[in-house]
Amino acid sequence: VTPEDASAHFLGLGPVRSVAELPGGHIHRSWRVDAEGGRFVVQRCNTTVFTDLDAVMENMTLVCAAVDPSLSPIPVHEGGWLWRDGGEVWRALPWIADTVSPTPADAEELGRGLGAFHRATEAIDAGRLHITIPQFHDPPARYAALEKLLSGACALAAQLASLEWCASGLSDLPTRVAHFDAKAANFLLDRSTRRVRALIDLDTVMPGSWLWDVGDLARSAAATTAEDEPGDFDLAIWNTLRDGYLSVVSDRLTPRERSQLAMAPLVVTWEQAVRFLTDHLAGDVYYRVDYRGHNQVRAAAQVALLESMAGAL
Ligand code: GN1
Ligand code: MG
Repeated sequence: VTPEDASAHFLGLGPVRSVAELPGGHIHRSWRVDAEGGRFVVQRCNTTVFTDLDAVMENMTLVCAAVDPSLSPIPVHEGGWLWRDGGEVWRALPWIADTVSPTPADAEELGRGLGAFHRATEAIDAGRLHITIPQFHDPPARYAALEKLLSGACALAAQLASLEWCASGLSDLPTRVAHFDAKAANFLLDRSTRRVRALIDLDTVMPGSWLWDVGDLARSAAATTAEDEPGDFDLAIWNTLRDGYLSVVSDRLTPRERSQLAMAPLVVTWEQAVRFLTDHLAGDVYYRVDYRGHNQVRAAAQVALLESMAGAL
């Protein structure tokens, strides 16, 4: 099935004029589709990672309705949000026009944007969300999965073991509606005002602590390099984004959430390194890679970032 074929099944797209693959995602494949009805994002969903995509779409539509209905998925002609053909599952999303990706100068606005997302989701009872990937943010469980694959010495695993104290962070926190993939690349800013226009990629919205999102934003926005290049943690950017976040949600946080806030970047980065290394050892079965060894390179970059963080925080 091509993106052109899939597009015909969604309401309002009409005949397709052009298609271009969008880079970036580690999970689904995405295309920008220019059709008679406008511009859209059409995705072929990863059915290995998400085994219940109907539940994913229910979560997504619930959150969109509360946060920003203009981000809601496009229905299929026959009803529902997914078009299935053979083993493939496709969906279409609105294109968010006139937006750009954030730069380090946008850290405070990213913090505010995450805070606004969290506030907006308070209208939803977290118990209504499906747990689409069990134990998604669960550092001890992620580490147990890594240990199962370890045979013999592994320098990266040893480094992670020496930082295992990170695994116990972010426990005993209130269960709320969390995004669970709030990296900087998932924020779109208005091109002219540079205000957050959208926090996209709602696949993983699940019941959990807000601090996973704060940590993921710090892991990505306060890193001096890309996710797969070793770099440092920029403490000034972290302070700025944390203050932006607190300026919006400070009155909503419990004392325990406040006291755990500075642990969040460490826990999420440790877990992310564990996940990349696990996938490398498993043979690249989860994340899309550009070459064999990419997941190991990603894991090493996350460990470098983590060591910089551990020195700074
Ligand atoms: C994956 O879909 P994408 O590429 O934004 C992953 C996240 C990781 C992230 C690392 C469902 O997100 O958990 O933090 O890569 N999503 C899933 O960049 O596992
Ligand atoms: Mg994602």
